[in-house]
Parts: sequence; C-alpha cells; structure tokens
Amino acid sequence: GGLRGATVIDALDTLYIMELEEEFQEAKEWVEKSFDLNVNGEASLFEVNIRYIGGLLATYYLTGEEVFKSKALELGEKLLPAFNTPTGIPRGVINLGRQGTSPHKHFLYGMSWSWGWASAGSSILAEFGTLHLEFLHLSELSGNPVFAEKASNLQPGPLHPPGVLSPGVLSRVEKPQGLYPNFLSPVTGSWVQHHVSIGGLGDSFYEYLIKSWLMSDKKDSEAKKMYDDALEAIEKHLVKKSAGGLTYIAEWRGGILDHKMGHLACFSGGMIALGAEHATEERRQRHMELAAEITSTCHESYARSDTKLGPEAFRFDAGSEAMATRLSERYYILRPEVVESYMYLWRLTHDPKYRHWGWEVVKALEKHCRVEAGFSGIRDVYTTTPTHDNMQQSFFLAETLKYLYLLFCEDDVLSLEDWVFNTEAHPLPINHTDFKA
Ligand code: DMJ
Repeated sequence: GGLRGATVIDALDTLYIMELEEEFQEAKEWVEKSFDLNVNGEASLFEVNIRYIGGLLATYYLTGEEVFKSKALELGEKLLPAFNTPTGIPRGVINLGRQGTSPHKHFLYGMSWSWGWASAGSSILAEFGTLHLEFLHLSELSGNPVFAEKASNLQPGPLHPPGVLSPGVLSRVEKPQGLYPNFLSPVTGSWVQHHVSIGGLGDSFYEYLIKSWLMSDKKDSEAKKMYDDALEAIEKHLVKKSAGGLTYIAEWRGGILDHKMGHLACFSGGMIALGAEHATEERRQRHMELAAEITSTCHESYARSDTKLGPEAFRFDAGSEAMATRLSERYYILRPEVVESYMYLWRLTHDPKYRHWGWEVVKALEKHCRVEAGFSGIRDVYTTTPTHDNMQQSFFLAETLKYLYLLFCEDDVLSLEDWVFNTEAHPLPINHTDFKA
C-alpha cells in the first residue's frame, strides 16, 4: 500500500536545479496526470512529509508552478487526522485513501495507527519531530494556521507571542540527563524507552530544531534554545574519542553507552557546523572542530572499506575503529549523510579536502553502484566485487546526487543564507519577512 511515485517526486527539484529540462517536464507531467493521492494502505506520516510534501513545496518555490503547491496542500490536509491523539503527538502511520473506495474495508480514510515494531504503541522522535519546516510552509501558502498549530504542539514556534507559554509537549517533558529518548507515547506524552540516538530514530528531530530557527530568520528562539541544550547534553554524554583518536557520537541505552555510529548519524557533522556558524564565540570554535572531527570520522568509515563507500553502521569497540563488525551492518544503500556533511563543511570552511572526499564518493559510486538502469545499493562495502541489492532508494536522487552537485557548485546556488534543506534535501526558503499564520 501507500503512495506511488516517490522517486519522481523526490527527484523533481534535483532535476530542476541540474537543468535537466526534458526529464523535469516528464516528471511534472506525471505529477499532473498520474499522481494519485487517495491510496488505501499504510503511508508513513514522516516519509510522506519529508519526501512528497518537502519535494513538492521545494519545486513550487523554485518554479512558481501552482500544481506543486496544490498537491502539497492536498497531501498536507490528508495527514491531519494522524494528530487526533490525546497529546497532539501524531501517530506514525495513516491511511490516505477515500473511505469506501478500498477493497480492504478495514482501512478507513484518516485512520491512523502506530508502527507495529515501535515500542508499545509509541511515536518516534525523528518522525513526529520532523514536521515543523514543511508544516509552517503549508500554513504560509494556504493561509490556514492549522498546520503550524499542529507542528507547534511538538515544538514551540513563532505562533506563540513572546512571553506566552507555548504548549510544546517536547519542551515540557522531562529529559533524562537533558537527552531526548526516541520513543514517546502519543497518549500519555511520556517516554516509553530510554534509547537515545543521533542516528536512526532520533536524527532529524535535532536537525529540525536548528533549521526551524534558521528558517524563521532566527526569530524562533525557543527552537534554538532546545537545539543548544540538546547539543550540550550530547556533547557531555555521547561524544567520545576512540583509542585511535577518532571522535564519534555513541548511542545511549538507559545510561549505558553503545559505541556505535550509524551511517545516518553522519549528517550531524553538517548540522553541527551549520549551528556553529550562529553560536556564541566560545561555542563557535568548539562546535566547528567537533563538526569537522565527526565528518572526518565518517570519511574514515568510507576510506577504510575496500569499495571506498561506508557501511550502514560502524563501531569503536573490541579493537575496531570506524568499521562494521557485524555482517548485517556492512551494506550501503546509496545514503547521503556523509556527502551532506561534506557539502556543509565545504560551504562553511572552503577546505578543499571536502571536495576531494566528495570526488572519492563519485568515483566509488560509478565503480560499484552504477548498473544498467541507474544505481544500486551494495550488500558489502568490504569486498571489491560487491553484490547489488537491486534497489535505487528515492533519496539517492533527492539527496546524494543533489549534495554532491552542490559540493561542486558556487556557493550562491541555493545559498545557505536564503534556503534551508529539509531532511530529504528539499530546499525551503528562509522567511526573511514574517510567517502570517
Ligand atoms: C532520508 O530519507 C532522510 O535523510 C531521513 O531523514 C533519514 N534518512 C534517509 C536517507 O538515508
């Protein structure tokens, strides 16, 4: 079940930015004529938001073409029933179909539920915490405050005049050691499990705090404070240095550290660098160093493999340094996070090593992932003759190729002064005036 066409929509803005006009027209035609928004089945609120709504909004802002705006707004409306919970924290899965049109009668329009695999009906931090950027734009474009209100229940936002206590559930809930666990109950508003990770399940929540502040033209000071406090707790409890001198961010399970970094966590080099730019003098230098060190560790995870592509997770225990130790963690599915950090670090420091490192990735992708119909993930980065997994994830076109392209462009192509990238690399304009909600 779920929506079709993720690759087409995720790729729209990349095609436009790269001036691939014919391909862009073809994709646009698909959106106009074949994109069906009323599909019965499971749709992830998070994925629909970051890939579809993010992709459509960015393409609207780049082109000014109404079709992208109206599809984004229509989809946004369809997500709203997921927020009907006692806390306003949305559930993770929703059915987008129209009631009665389904052969599966148990799927009702607007019905939402939690992922079966998530602890005790909980919602996931990186999912419900990754809505703010897109939802503010939906309110801005529609004139309907409902989207901003839903997102502001999770995170304080510009809707709340200074001095008025915001209802942000996340800013109120007690945090163990200042850290945000990954699972929260949408019914009680309390944490369900104490697993903290800046990689999978947690990642883009932190990203959206600093980017919400940037997108508000630095007005959303509560989001900035939440980011600063979270980063301080991460520095204090999770940032470690390996015996070989590599800085990494560990995971935390109820007070016990797991000395592992997921590929997903490698976006944090870019995020911390972006935040450092705007930090106080004392923090700026420390955070820039931290960002550069993490990015360099992530580069090591690529450089130490035979393919020069990085594994899904790498560890710093039992004598291992930035390498996967489990067979199940040796794969690479065309993920963008490492080149994403290269792009930010390049733009913010202009140290040529980031372009060199990016070029190593381009060569490795050509050598090991290029197949007849496109690019494929590989099952083991530690062999020079890897097997393909026969899958081109939609984020490869949305993110990996876009970030690589931007790494080699002039800084004024989607300047960081004017745009923030959502977590799927879709550029959204910074609000240099005021959001009217
Ligand atoms: C993307 O869909 C997004 O970047 C998301 O935030 C997490 N990871 C994938 C790509 O790895």
